Amino acid sequence: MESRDLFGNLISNENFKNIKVGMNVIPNGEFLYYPDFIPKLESDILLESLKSSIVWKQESMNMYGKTVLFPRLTAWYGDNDKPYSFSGIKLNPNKWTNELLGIKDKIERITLNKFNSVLLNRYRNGNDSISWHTDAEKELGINPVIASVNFGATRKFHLRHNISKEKLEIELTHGSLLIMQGELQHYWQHQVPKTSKVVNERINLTYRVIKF
Ligand SMILES: [Mn+2]
Repeated sequence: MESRDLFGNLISNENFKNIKVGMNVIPNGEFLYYPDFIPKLESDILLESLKSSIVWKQESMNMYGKTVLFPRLTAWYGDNDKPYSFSGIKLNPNKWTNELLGIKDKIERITLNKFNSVLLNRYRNGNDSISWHTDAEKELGINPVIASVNFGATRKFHLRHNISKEKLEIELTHGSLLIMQGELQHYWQHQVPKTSKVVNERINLTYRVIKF
């Protein structure tokens, strides 16, 4: 079976392991995947400028009376001044940058959604990760649409169904876009596991709609 990207170019299937370019309907959810959403040269430039222009922080959480640093850097940008709570911490949004607005605009050209905020995660090497979770914070409402854009090192992205435990693996490549929607956040968890391979930095941007 052949797959084509947004521009009609043929894409090799071997990296995608049954993941199709475009819409993928799975039990209790759906996602769209576009591996070549942003061309390489533009992605190279965005990766470098996001490294320097974003106010990155290593947040921490309290676990059994100990302060534990998150194994990644984060940042939160958006329209309004409401803090956003997740994993027991509160993030205050920074004001949009032109780059973040430019990427948002590109996403909005292919989806009917308008996003009002973005959570950024920076995985400095293979030891940085995010463990199983959902993007189902109450501020996102029911059946949230999450648009995830990736720059830098390719990392594996896992989805796992809460009941059947079915697992899917997607390689999130430089310049790729993954849109998660439908019931997916209510039935599937996701993670970016650590890897012992030497990998360079990866920056992931997840655009969201904060409802209240
Ligand atoms: Mn997530």
